[in-house]
Amino acid sequence: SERERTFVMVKPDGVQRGLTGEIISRFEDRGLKLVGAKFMQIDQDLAEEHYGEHEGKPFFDGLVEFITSGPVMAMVWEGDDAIRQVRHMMGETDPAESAPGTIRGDFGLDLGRNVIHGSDHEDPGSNEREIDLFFDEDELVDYEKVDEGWLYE
Ligand code: YYY
Ligand code: MG
Repeated sequence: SERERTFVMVKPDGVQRGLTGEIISRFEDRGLKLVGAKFMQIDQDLAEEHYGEHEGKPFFDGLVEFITSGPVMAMVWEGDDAIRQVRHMMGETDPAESAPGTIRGDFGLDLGRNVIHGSDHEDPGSNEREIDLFFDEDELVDYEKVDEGWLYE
């Protein structure tokens, strides 16, 4: 499968609950490579653009209010099939429907407080769009990680 980059964000609830390190550790342990990270607070415009696909839906205003309500950890993770693998590790959109062992299944209970965002593998190009929205090109780091020869055949 193909080497990909995906946009991942620990949402304000995850940051406030002290889950940032645990979540980063899970992706590191899996073998994914961190190529960008930014601890930041999202403003209204960025929130509305990031979640533009949901504009007009009943949960949109609450979603924008929530995602701007505190700092987030925005990241780019790279690896084989990274977009789908990250979504798989996240669980379902609703933590209540997410299997134990997944991030949402281990750390969440409520649909509107589901701890983490990851680019959608069912929406091709959403990873590039989200990465571009949050990061300048010179904020992403190209490097070889020492374990790559042991991770991939
Ligand atoms: O990609 P993902 O985060 O799993 O779900 P989306 O369908 O893209 O929705 C984005 C975000 O909106 C979701 O993480 C929680 C929130 N949300 C909601 O509050 N109520 C819904 N009925 C659907 C989504
Ligand atoms: Mg989505």
